Amino acid sequence: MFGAATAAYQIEGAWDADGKGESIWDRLTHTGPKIIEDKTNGDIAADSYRKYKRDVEMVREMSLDTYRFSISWPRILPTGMPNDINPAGIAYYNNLINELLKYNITPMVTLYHWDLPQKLQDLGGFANPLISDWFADYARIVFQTFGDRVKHFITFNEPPQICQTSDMMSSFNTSEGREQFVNATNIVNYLCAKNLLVAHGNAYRIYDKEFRAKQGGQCGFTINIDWYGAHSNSSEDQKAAEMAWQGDWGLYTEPILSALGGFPKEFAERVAKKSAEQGFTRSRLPEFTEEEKTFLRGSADFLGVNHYSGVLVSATVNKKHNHVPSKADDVDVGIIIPKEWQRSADNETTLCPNSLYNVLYQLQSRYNNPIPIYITETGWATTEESKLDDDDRVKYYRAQLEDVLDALDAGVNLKGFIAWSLMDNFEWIRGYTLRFGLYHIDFQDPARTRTPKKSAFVYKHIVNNRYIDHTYQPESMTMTIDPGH
Ligand code: GBH
Repeated sequence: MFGAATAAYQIEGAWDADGKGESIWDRLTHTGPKIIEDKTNGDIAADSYRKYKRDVEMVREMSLDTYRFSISWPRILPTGMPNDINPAGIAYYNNLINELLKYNITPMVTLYHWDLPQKLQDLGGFANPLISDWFADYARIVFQTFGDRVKHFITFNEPPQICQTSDMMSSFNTSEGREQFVNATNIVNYLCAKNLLVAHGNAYRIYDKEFRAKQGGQCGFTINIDWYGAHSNSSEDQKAAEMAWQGDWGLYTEPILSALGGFPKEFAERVAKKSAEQGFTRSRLPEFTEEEKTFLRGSADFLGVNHYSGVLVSATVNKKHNHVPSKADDVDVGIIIPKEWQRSADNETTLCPNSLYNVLYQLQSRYNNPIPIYITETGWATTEESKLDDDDRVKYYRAQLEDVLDALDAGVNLKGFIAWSLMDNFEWIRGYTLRFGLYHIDFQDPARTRTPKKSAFVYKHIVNNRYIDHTYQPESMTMTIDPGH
């Protein structure tokens, strides 16, 4: 399956239309605009709340099989709670789903792509263990309402980014500042990880017990998995790379995919030891009961991988002086990004050779050719300057797809490739300064006209021909819909 992805807050706009509740991103951008690079917000964004038919048309223009989008929790449950359902919100997603199905496009639905109802944040958000019940209630309504037509559900997009207080897109980055969550004990990261995993498990078990037999779909989760390569062959650097992934995405893959269950073993031992030395009576990384381990083990029908880049990891080079205690201090490694790796416009993400292949191969080996994998996002940032001539994005996608072919040759159980993003959108704390779209949007234009970039034509050519032609150039920049789409 080939597709393209978006997320509700980044494209929909209509932030308070027709009964929608406030999300943490509405609150953050409205009360702390200085946190956003260009002081913008998603109030209108790509206006997809009104232009969803054009969005579907773009998916058809590129001959794609699937469209991955997210549901805004406060659009359908304004307070976050199930006693108050917003019919206009339900209608919007019904219309979008029906429009996709009309053209045989498979909807892939993310339940949580970062826009938590503000009212739940007021109760502590992901720091409150009750989030697992609130999410379960929300998930049941989503399955009940849309599951007759949606067969691919993703519970969470990128748990590490939600929980990591060091990350500017984290749910703990409020306009009042992160300090209220990052107190001296610095345990919220790991507390959030456990709460979120239980929330995921609840949703998965609800799907399994109450809906699967009737609806016949699948429920998975999506993690950002970038490549952590060892800087050298030394056993110290190998160990450092191991700690880097265990302390990042491993916190979420191990409890669900490993035979042992629970948080990654070596990392958990390290945090327990450090916690004891630091005077805690129990590890800052919470433990799972045997019952919880069993509950989470195998709680996914597929694994969604968001992949952007990779880094090299060292036990000695580039080490920072980290706050103690903190997750960075627990992981305790140095990161090296070779100068020769091309940097994207975000000045952080690089074109790291074979990172996608390495990640897919690592997952396959670690988890013994696990459940099916979908690449649920991969993308390259440009600025407004390059407009439709996004040659670097073209180069990036060709490289990723070469890796996909290699991964398939190596026997990786890969089912789909989904590009980030269908169109330019509100790039979280970078506002509209970074562009990830296959389609360009002029955000000064009230009509939010969508125009295909070069990468859209190249992607379409690959999808239609099932072949990566590295010399292909579009003859004209006019898009049409091919027969059958
Ligand atoms: C994805 O995250 C998101 O799922 C998607 O919504 C987003 O639009 C896309 O990336 C492009 O960024 O210095 O605090 O700005 C990918 C993981 C983690 C990559 C945060 C960029 C920036 C850190 N992202 N990182 S910050």
